[in-house]
Amino acid sequence: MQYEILKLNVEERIAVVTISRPQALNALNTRFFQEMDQMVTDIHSLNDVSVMVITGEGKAFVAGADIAEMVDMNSAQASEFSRTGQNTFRSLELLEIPVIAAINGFALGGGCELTQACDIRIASAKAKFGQPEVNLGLIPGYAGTQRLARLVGLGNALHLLLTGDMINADEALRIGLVQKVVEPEQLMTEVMALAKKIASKGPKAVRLVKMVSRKGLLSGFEEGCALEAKEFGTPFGNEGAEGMRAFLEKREPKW
Ligand code: CO8
Repeated sequence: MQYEILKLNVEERIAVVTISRPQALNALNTRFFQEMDQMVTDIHSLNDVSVMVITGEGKAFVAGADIAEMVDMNSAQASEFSRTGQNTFRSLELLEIPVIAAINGFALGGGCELTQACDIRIASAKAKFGQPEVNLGLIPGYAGTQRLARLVGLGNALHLLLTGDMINADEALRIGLVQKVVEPEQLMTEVMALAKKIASKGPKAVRLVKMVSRKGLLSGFEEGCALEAKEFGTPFGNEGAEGMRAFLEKREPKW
């Protein structure tokens, strides 16, 4: 597939994907979901990529689902559009490498939901967040009713979902929606430094941490602990042995 909306730049084991439809504030249309599905497949097949970063071009990260595309949909078409988006965002969660959202501007509606499907969220001080669906007489359709409460608690989630209000980056940090707020011009420098730090760790361990944490959260504590104990054994005799030996020999590990 020839990408029209997404741009991919791979640098030092970091795949940076830029959503580039600034004339519509990067609003999510059918083409976006087709391209993102392909992008996840492409990145999955790049063995030397350790972290994926998603950002937006222009003044928005993503200003929501494409209202112009949705306006004439009937109920069944809208539900199908929702399922398509849910599947795409789920594939980001299931991607074995960590995904960082570098939130450069508006992250509204489906854009805010896209950040929620990422593993870590770093925001520019200019970023704005919200779930304005109720302003349009709609509800979120890309799992925002499910993921947001898991990230920020039900009270904070319903506050955003029921009012449709926009919040700034500091408020997003306060409620735990983002992990860090940085000056706009520092956003990509900070995100790349974070991505490189993660990429320098044991590659199998990084993948296992993401998988076990995410599965445990969805399945429950006991099941999660059982999975953790099982996977704790996985790096022994290979990557973990090298990491521990390197520590004892006071040298850098060779993954
Ligand atoms: N969809 C389509 N086009 C958009 C969208 C959008 N979500 N957001 C902005 N645009 C377009 C504008 O129409 C405008 O186009 P044009 O230049 O042709 O008039 C262009 O982008 C620039 O936007 P503005 O002129 O409005 O820029 P401002 O800086 O004045 O305002 C805002 C920026 C505040 C972000 C404003 O654009 C806005 O409020 N946008 C809509 C935000 C919104 O309501 N998002 C939620 C959409 S609903 C949703 O995401 C549901 C997700 C689940 C769907 C499930 C599947 C069914």
